Amino acid sequence: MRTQVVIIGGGPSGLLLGQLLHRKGIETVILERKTRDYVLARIRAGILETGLVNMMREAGVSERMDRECFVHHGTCISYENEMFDIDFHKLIGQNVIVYGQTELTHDLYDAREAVGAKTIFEVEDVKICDADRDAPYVTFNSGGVEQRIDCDFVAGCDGFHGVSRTTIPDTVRKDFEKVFPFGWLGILSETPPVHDELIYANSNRGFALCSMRNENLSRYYVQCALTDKVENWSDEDFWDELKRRVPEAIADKLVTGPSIEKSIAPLRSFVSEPMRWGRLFLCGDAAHIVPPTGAKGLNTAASDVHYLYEALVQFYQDNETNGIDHYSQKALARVWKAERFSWATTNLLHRFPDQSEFDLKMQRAEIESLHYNEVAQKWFAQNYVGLPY
Ligand code: RFL
Ligand code: PHB
Repeated sequence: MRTQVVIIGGGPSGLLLGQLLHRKGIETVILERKTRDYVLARIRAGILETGLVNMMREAGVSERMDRECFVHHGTCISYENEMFDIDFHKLIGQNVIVYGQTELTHDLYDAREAVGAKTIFEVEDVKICDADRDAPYVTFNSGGVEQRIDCDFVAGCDGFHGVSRTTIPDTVRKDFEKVFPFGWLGILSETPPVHDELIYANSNRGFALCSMRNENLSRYYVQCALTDKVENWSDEDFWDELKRRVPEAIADKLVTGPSIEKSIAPLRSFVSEPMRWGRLFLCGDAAHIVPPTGAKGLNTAASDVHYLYEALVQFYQDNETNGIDHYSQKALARVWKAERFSWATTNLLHRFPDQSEFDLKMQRAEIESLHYNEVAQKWFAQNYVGLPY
């Protein structure tokens, strides 16, 4: 088999890249380790920056998103019983939208199927070969049969546990990592959201987040210990804990109900450099992870896709390699800013096991500065809605 670009991973990065390239007449094959249903059952991000929204439009897949999404002009931050709003629209004239990663991925799969682009599910033992030469190829096992695809380029969109990143030799690659000493326990419930904006809550019992998917689907999180097990958290325990971490007025109007999904995610910051090795390009979680506090994971994956898409179009349309040559540098410059924002918001809002009383005072002073200082609010707003590509 031969194609122009082999995309490893059928998550949001791989699918969006595939759809954008298809619109420019560039052929791709996506190799996905799981089934489509499995990928669509993963509950992940909920907030989309304008950059990603615009790419969905450019890819011709925004019809349902534009119809069903909720526009959020700001977000709320609470500390104990205090709560304030950071009004992105008023501060910088921009906003974000609420549209779940599950829905976005669904739309991208539908679009890919509609145009007849090839996706091979349940592949095993994917190997990227000769990425540092002129004629790379990818081998894999599908239904017990060994296969090979020759290509011009390989896009490694296979997430944190994929094979693409580790294809880059240790002598070339450098990883940077910070693991946070806690996780997020998240639930999805068919209940109306407690507030019309997200609430990021700092409390003396730890962080909590009130988020949503639609008018009858809420997503809530509480900071938990890394040793906690989902099965030891009953729905009742979850709701009780959440209520203790948000302002009383919010707790009083919280509508509870049975969870339809419950999971624990560890929090980590991670970046692998470089994001290009020869004809292999890393995109999204394959190259970097952020703690979810700034809602940057999916959005940073999207900015990588943007740079790679432009680079590949330049190559195929104008025989120009400038975009390809500068892909890693450009993508990483934006990635590190998103890493910084996610790390800073995580530090601002969580309780750490080794926090001294001095540290707590510093955290409180920083939250108050965000509450009362418009310059601090502007910085937060610019980062939250997403820095320009
Ligand atoms: P994905 O979504 O992980 O997709 C990668 C795809 O590659 C497949 N794959 C392989 N395929 C073929 N061969 C292999 N060897 C393969 N290895 C893996 C996988 O099955 C998968 O389908 O990466 P992508 O596309 O870069 O997208 C990134 C986003 O998914 C990610 O940044 C966000 O979801 C991060 N994230 C969150 N971000 C937010 O902004 N807000 C959130 O609330 C939020 N919650 C989360 C998250 C990530 C989580 N992970 C990774 C465990 C919650 C969780 C649990
Ligand atoms: C979510 O709705 O899942 C969500 C929203 C904002 C975040 C993290 C997760 O910062």
